[in-house]
Amino acid sequence: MGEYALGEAELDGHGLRIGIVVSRFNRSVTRALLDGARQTLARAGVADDDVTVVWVPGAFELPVVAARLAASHDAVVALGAVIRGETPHFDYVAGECARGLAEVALRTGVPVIFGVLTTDTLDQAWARAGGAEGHKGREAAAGALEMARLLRRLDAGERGGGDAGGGDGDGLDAGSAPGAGGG
Ligand code: INI
Repeated sequence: MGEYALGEAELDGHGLRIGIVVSRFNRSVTRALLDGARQTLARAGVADDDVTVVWVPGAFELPVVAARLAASHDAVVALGAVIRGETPHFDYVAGECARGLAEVALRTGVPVIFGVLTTDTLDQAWARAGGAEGHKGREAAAGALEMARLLRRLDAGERGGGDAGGGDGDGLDAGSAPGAGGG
C-alpha cells in the first residue's frame, strides 16, 4: 500500500505547461482572477512560455477551449464569473459550464480546474477575487499544479510522501492507483 498526496510545499511548477481559459463576461473580476492565477504559477516556477492564456466571451464558452488546451498542456485552469442578478440565464450558464468542464477533464484525463465564481452579487464575486473570501484564481492555479504533479506521479507509479491526505480523501490509495502495482 502507498499513499499519493502532495503538500503545498511540493507545488513545483518547473516544466509544467498550464493552459488558462478566461471569460470576458464580468471582465474586471475575471482579470483579477487571471492576475492571481498567473502570480501563483510564476511563484511556483512555471515559465511564462509554458503558460497559454485564451480569452472567451463568457463562461458558457470555457469548455470548448479547455478541451483544445487539454491537448497540449498538463493542466487547464478555467476562470469566469457567473453572477445571478435577476436572470434564470444564470442556471443554464453556470450549470453547462460546470458540466462541460468536468466532461473535458474526464474525457481527456487532463485536470481542468473549476475557477469559475458562481455568486448572487458582484460584491460576493469580488470577495472571492482577492477580497474577504480569498482568491479563487490563486486557488485554481495551485489546484492545477497539484493535480498535474499528482497525475505525473501516478503515471510514474511513484510513492508520494506527502502528509496532506491523512486518509480522508486527499490522498489516493495506491491499491486503486493505475500503475501502482499490487503484490
Ligand atoms: N457569462 C458569464 O460568464 N457570466 C455571466 O454572469 C453571464 N450571464 O449572466 O449571462 C454570462 N452569460 C454569457 C454566456 O456565458 C455566453 O457567453 C453567451 O450566452 C453566448 O453563448
